[in-house]
Amino acid sequence: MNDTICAISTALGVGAISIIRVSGPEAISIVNKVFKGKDLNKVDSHTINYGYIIDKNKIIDEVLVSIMKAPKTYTKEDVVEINSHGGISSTNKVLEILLCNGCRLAEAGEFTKRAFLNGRIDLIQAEAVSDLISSTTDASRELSLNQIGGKLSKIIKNLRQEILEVLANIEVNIDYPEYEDAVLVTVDILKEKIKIIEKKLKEILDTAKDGKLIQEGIKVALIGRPNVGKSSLLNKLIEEDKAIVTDIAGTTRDIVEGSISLKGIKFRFIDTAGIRDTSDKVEKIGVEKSINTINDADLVIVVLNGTEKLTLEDKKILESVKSKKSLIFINKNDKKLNIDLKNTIDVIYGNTINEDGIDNLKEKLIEMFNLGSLNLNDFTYISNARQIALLKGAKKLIESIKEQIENEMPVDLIEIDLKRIYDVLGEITGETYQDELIDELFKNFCLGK
Ligand SMILES: Nc1nc2c(ncn2[C@@H]2O[C@H](COP(=O)(O)OP(=O)(O)OP(=O)(O)O)[C@@H](O)[C@H]2O)c(=O)[nH]1
Ligand SMILES: [Mg+2]
Repeated sequence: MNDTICAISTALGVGAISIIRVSGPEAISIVNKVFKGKDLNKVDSHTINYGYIIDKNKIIDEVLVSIMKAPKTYTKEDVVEINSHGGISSTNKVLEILLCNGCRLAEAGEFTKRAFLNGRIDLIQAEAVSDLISSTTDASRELSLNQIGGKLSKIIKNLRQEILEVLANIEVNIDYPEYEDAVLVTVDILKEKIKIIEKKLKEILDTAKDGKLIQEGIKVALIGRPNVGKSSLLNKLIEEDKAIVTDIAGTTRDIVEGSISLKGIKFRFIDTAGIRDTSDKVEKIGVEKSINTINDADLVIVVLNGTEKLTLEDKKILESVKSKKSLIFINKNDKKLNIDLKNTIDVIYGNTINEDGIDNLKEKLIEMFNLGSLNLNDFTYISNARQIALLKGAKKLIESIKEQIENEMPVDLIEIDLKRIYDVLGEITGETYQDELIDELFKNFCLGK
């Protein structure tokens, strides 16, 4: 990690300014070699310096160079940022000159990886940087920012500290039985501690699902028989004529997706092929896709044609979503209704001609996901599958400890699982980590970050 890396940090394209970022022990001296202006080796830290990037005395670009000396920088190393004029060829030329003068091209995510390895941020924060870059709604942006700020890290670190104290106490009991000042960790004390740890783990995990929804958006499947108006409903919800609408049953064959933001949360609506028995090969594949969509949706909206009595097919569809979070949209209420629905799940009436019921439907979605009470200022949610998996692992270990206590196992045996929980929580923040994992995680970053 002792070399000096560089990369273009802004999106490459035609723009007013591009930033080329350099980090490492020789960042300042390398840039100084190709800079015409003040001697950068002598300027103060955290200053912006005007001048030119030159290549063998030829001026390449007029630039502003930010000098940031370690350790108060993004990577905790010396960092130089060159603000050059945007444009692909001049930006690339500056990068090329740096590479010729001793820099190495950074790998994707390498700046953030260095920030992590140098101890400036932990893994939760690093992952949040990646999420922030790709966030598309206000809520997901705030969630990422909060995690970069270290809110979640703090909660997990406190929990680890608590476990560490118990572990240390047990160790003292074992190694220095004669040491009378130390509290003897009895099974009762351990039970009490485990209860507290379990409660805290549960609290963090309970927010996990919300965090995932915020970051990835809520997937809503529109399901129903052919011709009931699923595609029409999608178009109204996203206010765009995205899906094809005709009066021919079986119009939609493939999945069509569109999204909107409600209360800062992204809702991804998925229009599907109408479900029916069919001998048409293509339509059949579409119907299978529809059924699969039900499985991985966060919510299913079953669309029914209100002008017709409930058919056997409708009943089958309603049956198939029984175990899912779902609601019914009874469409075509601009005409005489004929439907005979005796159903307990939420029902909204409306139509896609004069858009009756569309706003009600949106309100209902906000209500179903408790978005009204979502406090954007107070995000400590876990949003990431890796973190959730580790937390679940820790919770399993708690179960195993409880069993051991039940079976009157000696405290020093129970200690082994408690130590594991400590390590697992450390993996979440990156305090205990494996090199391969770190490489894998940072690969998902964009270049220059
Ligand atoms: N009167 C009335 N007609 C509607 C309404 N919504 C849709 N339709 C008509 O119903 C027909 C089918 O609409 P689509 O939106 O294509 O229905 P679909 O459920 O996507 O159908 P498939 O893709 O075949 O599964 C079209 O002729 C629409 O104009 C409505 O609210 N009222
Ligand atoms: Mg359709």
